[in-house]
Amino acid sequence: MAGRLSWSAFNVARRSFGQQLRGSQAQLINSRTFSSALGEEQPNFPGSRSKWTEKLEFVQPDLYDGIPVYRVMNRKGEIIDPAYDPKLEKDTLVKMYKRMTMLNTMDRIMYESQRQGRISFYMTNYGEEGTHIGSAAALDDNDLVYGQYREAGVLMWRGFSLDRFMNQCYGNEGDMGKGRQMPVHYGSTEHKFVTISSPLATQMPQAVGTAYAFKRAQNGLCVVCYFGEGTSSEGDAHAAFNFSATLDCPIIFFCRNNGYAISTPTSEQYRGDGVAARGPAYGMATIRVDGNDVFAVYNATKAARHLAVTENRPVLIEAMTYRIGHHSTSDDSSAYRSVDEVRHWDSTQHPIARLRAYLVQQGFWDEAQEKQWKDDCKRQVMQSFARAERRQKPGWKALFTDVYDDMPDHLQEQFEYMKSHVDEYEDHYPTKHFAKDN
Ligand SMILES: Cc1ncc(C[n+]2csc(CCOP(=O)(O)OP(=O)(O)O)c2C)c(N)n1
Repeated sequence: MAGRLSWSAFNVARRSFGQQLRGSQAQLINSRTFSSALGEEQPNFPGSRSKWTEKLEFVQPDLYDGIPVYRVMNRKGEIIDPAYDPKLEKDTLVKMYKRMTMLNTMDRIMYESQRQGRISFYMTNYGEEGTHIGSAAALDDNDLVYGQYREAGVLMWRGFSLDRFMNQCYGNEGDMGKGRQMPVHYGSTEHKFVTISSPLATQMPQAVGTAYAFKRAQNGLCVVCYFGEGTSSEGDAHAAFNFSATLDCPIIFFCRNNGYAISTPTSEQYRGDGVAARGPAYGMATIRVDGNDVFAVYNATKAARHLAVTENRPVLIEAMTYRIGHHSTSDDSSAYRSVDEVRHWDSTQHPIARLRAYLVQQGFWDEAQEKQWKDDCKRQVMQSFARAERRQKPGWKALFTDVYDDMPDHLQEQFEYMKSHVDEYEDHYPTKHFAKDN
């Protein structure tokens, strides 16, 4: 590929960079030896740049008021400062609205389907639709996404079909993941979305590694890594932030700060000024946005992408939002927060309602369209749902394949053993639901 260094060229480049570095270090040491005055006027420790002080003062965390929340429109969907209106085309705006509402409809139906025992698990995206669609719309469709599990809207924006969502949740033959993972653990090579896995934050240093590879390949793309504020407490988050800054990686860290990590409120998650305040400490450009304002998310992501790609540096976006739904179908959030609190966010700050108000003001949307689209959405989701439910599960051999690229002998042996076992005791297994390809 053009622009990619061969190994030998890379080694030459590395050697000459090493020589330069050693040269500049030597210069620094020499200048220190010769100018002891520098240490008097200004500290010259290699570990930081700052001034002397004779006051014994601790830096207090409440030194400043907190990083402000960037917004473009108010709760009524009115643009506050026209200079920041991204002035998107009508088609793009309607598409944004349609994908947000489609996601919402899919969530409602899949949540119900789990309640009825049709799928084993589900996680809704209620209240966070603006963070997904606003950010996805501002990216290049070839930028690589690493998600946590509550970012289905990003995939939806990129055209991941309803059938694909359903097939994954049903773990049927149509699932690209061959039914091996829990529902909502989506992934798609075609949509540049790395497959989700459950252990929190593990995607973060991996995303940095990819961003580093992108920088080497000079492909003009960036990596986007989504995570929740709870996840930001993991050690892997620290590793990722620091590596991305010290290795100058084109990555956007997108934190969805929705107030809770299951039952843990942010007051028990951290004591600093949210996640954004950590950004500058790692040397990252950082912004905090109103995650329920799809335009603020869009503008911030667009600008972050520009910084990441043109300057090869990490950028941190903290999108403030609220998790309106339960954590998952395994959670009843009324056990730890009030129904009134949830109702407040649902009724006064919802990202979908805000965008809709904006569209109506522009004359891009009306009651009749709303009704028609709601019916359409429901029909499309129900049809896809019925198709997924009818499909068989993958042949059970898929439990043994892809553990390694090639199946080693000891695994082959286990497979043969299971095959003879299932053949003998077929009546005791639900084999009629599984494809026969073993
Ligand atoms: C390493 C690890 N620890 C714990 C869990 C269990 N767990 C799953 S989701 C979750 C909460 C994550 O909260 P947050 O990152 O804020 O995301 P949100 O669910 O609010 O979107 C926890 C603790 C896990 N999956 N992985």
